[in-house]
Amino acid sequence: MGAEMPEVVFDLSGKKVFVAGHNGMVGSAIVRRLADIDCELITVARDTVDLRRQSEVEEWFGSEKPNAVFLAAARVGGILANDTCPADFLYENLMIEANIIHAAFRAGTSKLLFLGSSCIYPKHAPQPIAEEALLTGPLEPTNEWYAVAKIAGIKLCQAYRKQHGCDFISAMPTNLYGPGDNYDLNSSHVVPALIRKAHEAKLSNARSMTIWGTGEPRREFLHVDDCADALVFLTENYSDANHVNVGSGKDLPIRDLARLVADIVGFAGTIEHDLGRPDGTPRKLMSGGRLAAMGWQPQISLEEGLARTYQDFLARAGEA
Ligand code: GFB
Repeated sequence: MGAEMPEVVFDLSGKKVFVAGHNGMVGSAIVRRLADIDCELITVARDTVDLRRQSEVEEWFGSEKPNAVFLAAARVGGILANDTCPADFLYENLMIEANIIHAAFRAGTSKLLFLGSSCIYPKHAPQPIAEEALLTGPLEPTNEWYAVAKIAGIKLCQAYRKQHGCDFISAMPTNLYGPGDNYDLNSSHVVPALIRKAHEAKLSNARSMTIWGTGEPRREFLHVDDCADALVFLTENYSDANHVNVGSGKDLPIRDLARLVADIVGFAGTIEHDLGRPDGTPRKLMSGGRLAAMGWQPQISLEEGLARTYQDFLARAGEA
């Protein structure tokens, strides 16, 4: 990136840095990335501070006073979990982000990065989706609850910047995958679901594995370690009210993703479809122009990232 790197606007070195959601896939990737930086990392266990409880969050921020916050704590899940638990996704995410953003303001936190999702954009947004597409049309119904909560998070950061001058920024990652993902088939995203399905089909010598929907929707995927790198980059180099897309710039149909995962796992059977399951949004390829113009780009190809993720799956299952 060298010569194109913007001037550092916030140096994480020497700072007290709170990663909210450090046990999650994204939070743990941020923790791994911060190990390269000479900062003081702080985290808090869920049974010590429930981030949905305002008084607990404010008390903890009041005593810890972090200089910087990565807001990666969230209730997350795949298309089915989003569709079946709308109250959980809306309520928990609103509470977590409102509590942390307000507490960070009160504690004098200098920099906060809020993590959203590409599902904030309208279902039929022009592709690739530029940041300006926000709030220009109706949302995808399967995840509108989560999307509304994440849009509220962007607006909270903008509001605290506008009213109080807080340097709070927002990043919108595309569909993420990588180590530490959730492999529960009812609540997971598509990549861990496909890894597990292909692995189990291989072990049982099945003739086929079944994926949800038509396989026609297209998705853009980014390895979570690339995402964490982008989030640290933005925290140090970006300060503006506008949110920033974080993606790989490439998408593919779910059908092709399923074949790719099956090949990486070593399952040679056919792929069947459960058409009783939802497809969700037809396509959500984001424009990465804003981040690319700052000099950041991803390093991990989908093939390499999926192979690494399968190794992590095997290691966690004790099969590596
Ligand atoms: O990853 P996924 O659950 O989330 O599903 P979304 C992506 C696509 O993969 C959908 C298909 O078209 C699914 O129908 N798919 C095929 C599968 N087989 C499977 C399977 O076995 N499991 C799963 N989960 N999907 C979520 C949103 O949307 O993505 C959230 O609900 C969030 O709000 C997140 O934005 C990143 O990309 O459809």
